Amino acid sequence: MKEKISSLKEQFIAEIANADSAELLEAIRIAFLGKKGYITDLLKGLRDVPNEDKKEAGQLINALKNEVEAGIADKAKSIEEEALLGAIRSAKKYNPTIPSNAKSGSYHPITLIQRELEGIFDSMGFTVEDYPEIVDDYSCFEAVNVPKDHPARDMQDTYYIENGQLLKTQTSAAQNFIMRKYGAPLRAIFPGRCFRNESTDACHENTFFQMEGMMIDKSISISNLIYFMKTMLSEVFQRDVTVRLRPGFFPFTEPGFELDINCQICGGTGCPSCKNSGWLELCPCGMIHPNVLREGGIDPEEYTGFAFGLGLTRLAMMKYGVKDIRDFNSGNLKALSQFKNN
Ligand code: FA5
Repeated sequence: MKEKISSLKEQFIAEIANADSAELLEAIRIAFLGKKGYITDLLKGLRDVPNEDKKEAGQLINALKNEVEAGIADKAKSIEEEALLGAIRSAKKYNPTIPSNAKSGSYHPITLIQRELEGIFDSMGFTVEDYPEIVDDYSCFEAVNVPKDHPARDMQDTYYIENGQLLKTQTSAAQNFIMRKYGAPLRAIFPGRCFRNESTDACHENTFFQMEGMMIDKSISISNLIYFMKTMLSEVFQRDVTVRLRPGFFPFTEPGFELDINCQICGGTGCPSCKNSGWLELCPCGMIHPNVLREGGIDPEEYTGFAFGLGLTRLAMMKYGVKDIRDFNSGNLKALSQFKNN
């Protein structure tokens, strides 16, 4: 019995090493763990083992079974990851060297992705709102629970203009206006250009686009938020993308989350586009803080809601395989014109 078990173990190790598809893996699973599989056979064979050896043989069979189950689960995960990587590698990638057809015009990739998202949210009952780029301190900060001396203001280096107004640092600046305009219930998205006085790199620009979203109604919960985020991402990518949700702090949410996307440039192994972390902060979100609802004229005892602030320019990077965010503002028509067919 012992030899049989150890030779089955060797056979499993050899077969699993060569399994490179979900179909092959399933065949191995059935051969080893199925009703008529090797391990069931071993268990049946226990009745012929002498009583004094039964306990040890039983333990060895169980250990083999656990090993086979764990080996199959590990392999299934790596096959799935490999398939995801394959999809990322074969997705149409932006190529800055393709010669352009300068005769015909084309939309900027941000316009393309913005319109696509507007279509997705429109089909889910959201209205599309607009808001100025020059705003006052109240709408950008105070109305969303960021008072004058609040340390959260340090998170965003603001461009102030001489009359005391400022260049919108976040699309959250429109939250209060939209709540006051529609009251509750409401579903709205509001894309817009944001400005922050920060140094640039492959994933940071000082001028970039966000798309804010808000849904307010009776009994809106985190599960509604997760549903809308998932639907949005699967519609945009038309394939599975790996995301992670982790706690995040924003004065205007309670609780707040950071939603990161697995870097679609390197597949998560690390590259300059994701600052070598394999992840890119994409869409912070959370349940709207009661103070923000109250300031927008909505009773937080009666209504709850979620809000998100999608990094639209980063989403375009991930969708189109653009390695450097600065390319979007480059004005390089040769490079940008290739997006018209996306
Ligand atoms: C905000 O701006 C919040 N207003 C978002 C929010 C809205 C949270 C509603 C909760 C509820 P943050 O500063 O992290 O958060 O920016 C949001 C997203 O914008 C980031 O995840 C990122 O995708 C994008 N972003 C931020 N800064 C830059 C930058 N310098 N360059 C490019 N994209 C940026």
